[in-house]
Amino acid sequence: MKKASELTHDKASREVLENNPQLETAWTRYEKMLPQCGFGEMGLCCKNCAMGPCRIDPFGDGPDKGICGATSEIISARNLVRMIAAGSAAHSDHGRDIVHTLLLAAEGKTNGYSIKDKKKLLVIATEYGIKTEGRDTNAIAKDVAEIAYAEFSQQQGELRFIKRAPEKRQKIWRDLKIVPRGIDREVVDTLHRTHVGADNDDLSLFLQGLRNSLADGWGGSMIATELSDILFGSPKPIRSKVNLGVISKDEVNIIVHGHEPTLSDVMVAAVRDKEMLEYARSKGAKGINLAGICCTANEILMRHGIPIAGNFLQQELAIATGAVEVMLVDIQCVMPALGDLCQCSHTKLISTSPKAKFPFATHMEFNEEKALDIAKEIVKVAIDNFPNRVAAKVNIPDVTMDLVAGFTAESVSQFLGGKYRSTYRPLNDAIISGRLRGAVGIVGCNNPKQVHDLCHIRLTKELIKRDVLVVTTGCSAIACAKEGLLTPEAKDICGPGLKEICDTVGIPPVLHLGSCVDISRILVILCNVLKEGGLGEDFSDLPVAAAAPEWMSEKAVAIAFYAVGSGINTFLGNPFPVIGSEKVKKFLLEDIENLVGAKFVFEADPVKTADMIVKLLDEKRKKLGLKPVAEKN
Ligand code: SF4
Ligand code: MSK
Repeated sequence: MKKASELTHDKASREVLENNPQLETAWTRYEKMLPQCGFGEMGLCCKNCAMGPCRIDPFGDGPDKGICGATSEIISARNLVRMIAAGSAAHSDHGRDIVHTLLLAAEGKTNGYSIKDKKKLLVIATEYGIKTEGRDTNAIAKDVAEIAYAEFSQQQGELRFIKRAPEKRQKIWRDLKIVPRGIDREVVDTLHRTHVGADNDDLSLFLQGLRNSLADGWGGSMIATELSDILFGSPKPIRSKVNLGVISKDEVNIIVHGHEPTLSDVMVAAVRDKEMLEYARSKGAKGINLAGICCTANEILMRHGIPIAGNFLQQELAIATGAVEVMLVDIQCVMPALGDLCQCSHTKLISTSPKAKFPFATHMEFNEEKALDIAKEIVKVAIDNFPNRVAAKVNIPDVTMDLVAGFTAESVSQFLGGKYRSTYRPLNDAIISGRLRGAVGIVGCNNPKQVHDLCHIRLTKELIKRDVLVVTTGCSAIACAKEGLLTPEAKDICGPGLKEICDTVGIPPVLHLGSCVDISRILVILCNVLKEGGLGEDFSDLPVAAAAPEWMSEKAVAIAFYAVGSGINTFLGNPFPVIGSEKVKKFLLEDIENLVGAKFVFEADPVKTADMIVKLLDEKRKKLGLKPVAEKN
């Protein structure tokens, strides 16, 4: 087994791994899995029907077709677009739950939620064509929720938020016939056409894959973000702390892990409840400490300043500190291994979603109508578990980092637009003048195939050094936070142009925009930049790019596809599992650009990735007639 320092860049994670050499983790299981299946890695196996499983021999000695006759390109394309369908379904179902909660709040059927951002409610209502004048807030919210609900089941036409995109992009989508009709419809279409004997043309499969991914980015994810802001309040820049050191020695620790803010947001209220605090003290605890893992952590960090304990690969390590009373999970990115791990510790694993149950977990089903009551019950379970903590087994790394999080499409313009008027003009001018070379969204997960966090951090540092503004979400944002890149002080490692902007405005050079569904905020920011003028007419004109250096989830595949489908070149640290088909590989790395104006790049080395991104941004600048950016060194 490799040394901790070879597995993770993160100091706190190294410490936990070194303190617990027998601990089974994703890293130890990964090592046991080696060598991983080459057919799977290359996208050359299929089990879409019971004539199979089939696999294609990449060396030409064995079968070159499945039993039905499917070739390597059909099999790998089919597998990949199925990943898009699953990823879009996950993001969009999260969006649907937010719509459901908004509807309940508007109807007064829940004790945990109310409309927190009325201004945003009015903006979205107006965009949806809902009459707002002289109407009650809840009545407007009910109409917004019902229209948003209908976006999921719509059978024909176009999703509403598609109209936010620049005209030129909408035309590309319409010409290719990839404008999403309804969110669920596109997932079903993808699953249908990947059934045995349906769509057996790789280009046709990928066009549907793009359409499905757009239904996520411009549909389910965008709805999730916009309606979460209405319901839980739009984030504002906020200070907090990150890393395993936020787990408290003398308080009851509850870690929320997963994705939906419906659960985590109401937990914030429950742990601040006076009765609960008194009860905790009666059990010998100094208080109740709430912290988060993965995207639900980003949600409550941005809105309440709740600290983050870690990202995806730290979920097991948090439990291994011996100080977590409850690991509370909802949906997505929760390892089933947590159940086993909790068997050897006092930590109680509590699952809450009817869609996501886990071995050895106590299931306390969450119900939006009784949200606060259930949240308090969960807090009580955690408090009751506090006396079971074994002091000798507690070992919390004393590692934390300060951060500033909670930027949005709205706050970026407020910050950069100056005191009196929110506008994107100064941001556009900074790019036009060359103080900023461009902007890159770095997002996505951790993956034990790479050194934990290292690719996120190296890529980010390389880019800000070269005057590239970085916006970040998800586990990438957490990686950057742990490295101190979300503090204004990080300006000291930036290029002179970016440093000047950070100095003037007081922002970090890396802006935390939230959870994975909040990547839709990046799309909105880019729409606003284009509307402000001077940087072209389409996303593909802008000096911008996207990167997911350590991606692992199917959601990341959906995101990567809607980024490229929107005209944004996307750099992936791990290749898609399609490399067994030269034709599919060539399509994704080259030919797709002729259709949508952007392509994928597979590159594992973050420094090489940064070089390629800088070259791309400079080419985009040149095409726009902007002056070149002078290198510092
Ligand atoms: Fe094999 Fe074709 Fe069935 Fe896939 S769909 S398992 S390639 S027979
Ligand atoms: S949580 S999808 S590991 S970013 Fe959004 Fe992190 Fe990836 Fe899950």
